[in-house]
Amino acid sequence: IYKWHYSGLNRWHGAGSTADFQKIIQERCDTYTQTIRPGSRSRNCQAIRQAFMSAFISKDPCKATKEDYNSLINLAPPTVPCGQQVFWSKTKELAHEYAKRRRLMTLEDTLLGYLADGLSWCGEPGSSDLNIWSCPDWRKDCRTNYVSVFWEVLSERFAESACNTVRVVLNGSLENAFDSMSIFGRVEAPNLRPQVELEAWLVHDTGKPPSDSCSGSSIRKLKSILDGRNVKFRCMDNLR
Ligand code: AVW
Repeated sequence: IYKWHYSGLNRWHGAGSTADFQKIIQERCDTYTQTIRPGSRSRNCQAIRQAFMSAFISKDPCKATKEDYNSLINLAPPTVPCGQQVFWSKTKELAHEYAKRRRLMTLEDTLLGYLADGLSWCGEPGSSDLNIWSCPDWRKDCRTNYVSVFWEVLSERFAESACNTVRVVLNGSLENAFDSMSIFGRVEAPNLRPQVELEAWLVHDTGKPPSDSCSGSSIRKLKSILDGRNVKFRCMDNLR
């Protein structure tokens, strides 16, 4: 029985749930609401932690749905003041630096984005614990795992709430700075509201010639997605 149980929990190809997941969520929530954004609406961190756990505990880790996260997201919708949003794709660290310097906000500056940033989590049917041994990998196991669906649904809500001018930091040192299969490409860009203006910042590694530019085919593809939604588009090359 031990051997069966062990191999069962170990069957996924991704890293297991982050150790002390619940404790980290609670602590990050307290820090965020008391220190990082004390002016924001008062939030009940215990209720948020509980809603997060109920979203996936005891469930098949490959059968996540957006609806599983409804109550959690309703407790803390990922909205930011008009004109302050920054999206990113393959530029996580850099985008966070840019946002900070210009007092703009990424998804990880909203409460739920901040809570889950860099963590891994999944449950197991018939158990009230997290699986700390392994969690489904997006490629090797299933796309509808709880971590991927979380970022997709949170990103969707984040993008839907955009207004005025928003920015995206893209990696011009890749062959395709815009990746239509990324969350930005699949979920965020197609969910921007009409009349929003998106400003793309193409950054590239210093010392290397840029591989993609505002006139390249990947950016043209982004522009065509936005044209179809009446979203205005501007692109800036050569940021370092
Ligand atoms: P990527 P995407 N912590 O670099 O456009 C851990 O190709 O796909 O960029 N994992 C995360 C986090 C996070 N904070 N955020 C996303 N992921 C996952 C949300 C997710 O599965 C932001 F608003 C994603 O596919 C950005 O505008 C992958 O890590 C946009 O989504 C990063 O892949 C970045 O996603």
